[in-house]
Amino acid sequence: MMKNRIDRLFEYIAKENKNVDCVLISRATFPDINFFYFSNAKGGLFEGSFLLLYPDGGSKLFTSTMEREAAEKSGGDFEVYVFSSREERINLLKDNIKGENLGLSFSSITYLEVDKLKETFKGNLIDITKEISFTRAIKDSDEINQIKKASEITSKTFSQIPEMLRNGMTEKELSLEIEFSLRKNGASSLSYDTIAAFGPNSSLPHYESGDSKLKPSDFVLLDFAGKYNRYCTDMTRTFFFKEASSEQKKVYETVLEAQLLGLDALKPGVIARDVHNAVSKFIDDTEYKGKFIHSLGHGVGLETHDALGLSPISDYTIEENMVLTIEPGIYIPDFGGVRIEDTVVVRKGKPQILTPFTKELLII
Ligand SMILES: [Mn+2]
Repeated sequence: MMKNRIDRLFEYIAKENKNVDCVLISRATFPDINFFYFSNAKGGLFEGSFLLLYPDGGSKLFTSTMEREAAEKSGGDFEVYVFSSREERINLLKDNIKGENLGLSFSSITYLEVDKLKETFKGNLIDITKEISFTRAIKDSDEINQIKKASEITSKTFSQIPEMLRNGMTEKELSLEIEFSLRKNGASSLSYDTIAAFGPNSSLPHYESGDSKLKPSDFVLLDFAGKYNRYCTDMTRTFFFKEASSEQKKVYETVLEAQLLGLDALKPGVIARDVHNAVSKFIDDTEYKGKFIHSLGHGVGLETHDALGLSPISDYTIEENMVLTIEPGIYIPDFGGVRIEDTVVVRKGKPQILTPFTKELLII
């Protein structure tokens, strides 16, 4: 049984030799997703709410009268305190912050809120952004199950793409059909805006679907994903419409080989940047040198780009139960691009692929 999230957070804080008596996670002025991570509250928006986490593993959730019912029904493991005015909120904060050293996620709290907090709390504010990232990077089974569900819904929609493609349809039309299908297949919402890139548009990694019309021999690069509950997944496949030239096939096969190599390199104990570098070197040793222009992957969880990256500057060690993407691509301006992306869980041997739809070259 994995230790709970709060215990793991305080272990990382201790490992970094930081002195923190209590942690505040706020939902006041900014939608800090850490609030949902540490409360594990399933429903509710919890605007204006906050959490206090303690070194003994305990937690308290402070919320308004409006969210009382949602808090009590959310199944989270915390004591619920309700305030009905700004004054009550401040007093609860004062009474329940322990000690002189308060941990905050500096990367997800606004300046305005910190300013207000300083009126109430006179002690030290300690940044624990990194420790929260490390905690969130390793997923428990409840999280993996939800990411898996999101991935299955998304894979199912990828399997329906051949029925959706029509000569002359626009990228926006295809995006709409994809999003309809994701919802029909059980997605609670979208992990991110759908990327449907036809032909030469596929050479832009973060292309926004537009009015280009589908025609034979187009690359069809599709990067989309549904959410399940609050959990995201991330997946990309590149298809060819009606026909593919030998050059297009060569790009595809190179990316596929790079992706499989990345999956093989991802195992517990390796330094994250080495996984990126292995794939990047492989592509740079082909005729497509310099055409892989982004990082190999990133964590996935409550956010699509969750916790840790997987890039040339990632110096952390890969550990079991991290959920990451492996998504190499080759991008050739005015010609097109191919990206193949899976979301996977790091396991002792090979990673477990959560996005099972085929990676064979498909001409549809
Ligand atoms: Mn991605």
